[in-house]
Amino acid sequence: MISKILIPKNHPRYCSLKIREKLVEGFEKGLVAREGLIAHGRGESFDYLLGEKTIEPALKSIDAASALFILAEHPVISVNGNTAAICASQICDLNRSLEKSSVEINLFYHTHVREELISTELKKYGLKKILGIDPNRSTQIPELESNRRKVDLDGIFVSDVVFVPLEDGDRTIALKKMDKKIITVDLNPLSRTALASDISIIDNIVRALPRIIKSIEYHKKNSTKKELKEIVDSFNNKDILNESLDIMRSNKMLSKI
Ligand code: PTJ
Repeated sequence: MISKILIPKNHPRYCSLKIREKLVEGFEKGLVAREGLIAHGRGESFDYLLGEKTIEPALKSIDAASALFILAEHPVISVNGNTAAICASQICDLNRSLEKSSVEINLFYHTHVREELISTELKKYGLKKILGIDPNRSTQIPELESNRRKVDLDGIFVSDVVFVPLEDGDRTIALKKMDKKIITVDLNPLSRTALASDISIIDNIVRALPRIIKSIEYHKKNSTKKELKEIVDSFNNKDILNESLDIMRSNKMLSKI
């Protein structure tokens, strides 16, 4: 059992420590794979370099991602253990704001028990229909060896846009070969997922999701289909990755000492 300590709100790294706590709780409950704790540590180190805040290039990606989400005919939100543990409620909010979307559980370290636990966690936040768990509706992504090849016939398999936060690179590359448009959130601008995606949001998923939802709500009210298309067409993911790396390189922390 984990021993919970009181983290004072004025601790300079309060938010980061609270996310860690959620992840460890998720691990204790069986939602998160052991390896998920390591993956989170990897993300944290990049967040440090960003100053643990949402940077300008991420805001541009969020704008393009929300435009693409609205234009999509069949968007799918892919959920893994880490995402479920730290932001199940925002995932359900995103699904609600998109209307046409569905949520699919897709695990790298697949077990039926984890699938069930993640499904129960998502249902707590009002999600009724969850894809990726019915073996009768399951098929496989061609050319992919890992457990992530298993996809839902009514979900990722027929999707046009897939949201794959905190993902491993192989599946993103395989989904690209299937002509899907990929949106990711990944703190590492050099990860294969960030490099292979159409739109990479270089930010912590906890900060990015509320902004994505806000941006979707804004565009739904204020932008025409033509304007949304223009936002997507003028977006250049390579530029975003370069700009994010530049910001990390010029981190001002040392000058404060
Ligand atoms: O739940 P499962 O079985 O599907 O397994 C999930 C993990 C995350 C363990 C699996 O997908 C994995 O091993 O992922 P990787 O290859 O380590 O990639 C995770 C990526 O997410 C890394 O590039 C991290 O930098 C990034 N990351 C971690 N935490 C966050 C993050 N990006 C944004 N926000 C975070 N909080």
